[in-house]
Amino acid sequence: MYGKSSFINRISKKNSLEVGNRPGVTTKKQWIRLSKNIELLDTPGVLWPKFENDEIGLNLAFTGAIKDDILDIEEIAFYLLKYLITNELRLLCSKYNLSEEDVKKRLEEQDENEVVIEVQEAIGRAKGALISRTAE
Ligand SMILES: Nc1nc2c(ncn2[C@@H]2O[C@H](COP(=O)(O)OP(=O)(O)OP(=O)(O)O)[C@@H](O)[C@H]2O)c(=O)[nH]1
Ligand SMILES: [Mg+2]
Repeated sequence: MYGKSSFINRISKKNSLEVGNRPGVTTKKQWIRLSKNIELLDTPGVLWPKFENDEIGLNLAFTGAIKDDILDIEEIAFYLLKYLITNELRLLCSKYNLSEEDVKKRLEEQDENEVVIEVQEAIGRAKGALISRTAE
């Protein structure tokens, strides 16, 4: 959940709390006085130390709720794309200008994971984000 610190900044009309477009910006608890009788406590976002299953962790990672440096970004991207292919194929194809028919046909003929990689490559190509591996 985001916006705890932003919310307190706004209603206190002070900008005393640090906010940021990434998880884990607030690191310690801090009381902010709104009026003589009201104080609000800003706290770091709290997540369970351990997730019951990988799916919960992945879903949180997709939304940016988990710090990047403890994640394998390539793995997250792969599972997000797999989720989108399964659940939001039309939107995915229209965003990246891919042929929905073509992806569906591939899904019938090939292994699903293979199709995910192919779609990932097609998106990379469409965005001009593929680089040559020959330098490695
Ligand atoms: N669109 C939108 N963005 C918001 C809103 N409130 C906060 N944000 C943005 O969300 C991001 C996170 O906001 P924070 O206030 O730092 O969130 P937080 O809950 O304090 O997060 P942590 O301290 O890291 O646990 C910032 O980039 C804010 O600008 C809102 O109401 N709408
Ligand atoms: Mg905060």
